[in-house]
Amino acid sequence: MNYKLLPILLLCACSREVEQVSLGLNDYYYVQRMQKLWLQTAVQADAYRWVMDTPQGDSLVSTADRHIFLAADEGEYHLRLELDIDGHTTTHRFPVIVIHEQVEYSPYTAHVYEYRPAPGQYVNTMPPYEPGDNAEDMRRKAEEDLTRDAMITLGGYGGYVTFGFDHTVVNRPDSMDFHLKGNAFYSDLPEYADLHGGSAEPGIVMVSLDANMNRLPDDPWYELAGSEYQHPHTLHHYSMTYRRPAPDHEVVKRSGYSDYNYIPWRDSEGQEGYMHKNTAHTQDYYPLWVAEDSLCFTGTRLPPNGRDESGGRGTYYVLYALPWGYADNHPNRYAQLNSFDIAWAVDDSGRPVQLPGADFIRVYTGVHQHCGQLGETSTEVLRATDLHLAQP
Ligand SMILES: [Ca+2]
Ligand SMILES: [Ca+2]
Ligand SMILES: [Ca+2]
Repeated sequence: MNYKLLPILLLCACSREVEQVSLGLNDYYYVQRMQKLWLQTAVQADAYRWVMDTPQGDSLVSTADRHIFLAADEGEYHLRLELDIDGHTTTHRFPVIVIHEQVEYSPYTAHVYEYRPAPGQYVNTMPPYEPGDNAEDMRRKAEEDLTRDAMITLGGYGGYVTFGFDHTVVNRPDSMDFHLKGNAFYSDLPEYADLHGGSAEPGIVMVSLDANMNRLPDDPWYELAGSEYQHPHTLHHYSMTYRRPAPDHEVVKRSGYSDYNYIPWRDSEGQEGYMHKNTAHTQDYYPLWVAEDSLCFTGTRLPPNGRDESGGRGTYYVLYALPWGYADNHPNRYAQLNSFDIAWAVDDSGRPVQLPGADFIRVYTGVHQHCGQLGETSTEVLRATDLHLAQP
């Protein structure tokens, strides 16, 4: 007797109870909208097909032994699991009834999971570090700021924040899914504003689904491939290491700078240099709650977007917005240019990834550049909005 077939035979011969035990699936499910439903069969099969009935016909949604169901809209959804076992196909049909949430969701950022800025001229002030604060204190401060729509800085290249909502952001087909606010602006001078020049400090956005359902951001991350993803000067798998300045390092003063050789950095391209301390911001730039004497960040590096428009004197920099797909890149009033589609997700090799939604969003400073008196470029973020929920 083929023991792989045993559960199926039991299913035919015995009660519905046996069917539930043997397949590991219920006859039907209730789930709140924008919440993941974990479906997994206990049966070993040669092939699995999870199929959704849609008005347009059957839609194959997964060929794994498990499937995460997620829907933005209330209603009844009809799924079936087809199992191929030794040349026979067994089908289990079940409805999923998606109901309204018991506690009304917020469309805005609800949690910050991690705040890890790179050094920068607003670090330790936005949010403010107070003596004795540890990483958890700073995470909580960043969370308080983002949930009340106040601004936090991510510092220089690579610095990031990881946040989420009180529900999963659904990747609605052919639709932007969430919106991010920053402090980008266009110049008052039309010759620059017409080219979207001003202060654009693009941050790269990543998404992650809580695939192991433990509510922690310990799952694979995917970059949302913005307009510059394929740019010849975009660097992938780049890394940058900053070192805490030695207390006894030689302080070199220059016009506008109180410490020119301030924070040493070195990158994976073999480049090295210093982040300068300017006279406008005199606090420590290295995150003071970090015990380690060096900070390493890895990711994609966008081409520099700042241009010296003072004829080489270094006194007037304009930072031009990239076309689309980055945080803190266009003024907030351009909603579409600050909106993001989870369908832009790509894996480490640049291959598109189909995610049903995102539980975790990460933004990191995507450029490494210094723009005269403006200092190093740093992405700033405020709160995020789920575009699939009505705003109060
Ligand atoms: Ca989408
Ligand atoms: Ca997880
Ligand atoms: Ca900014």
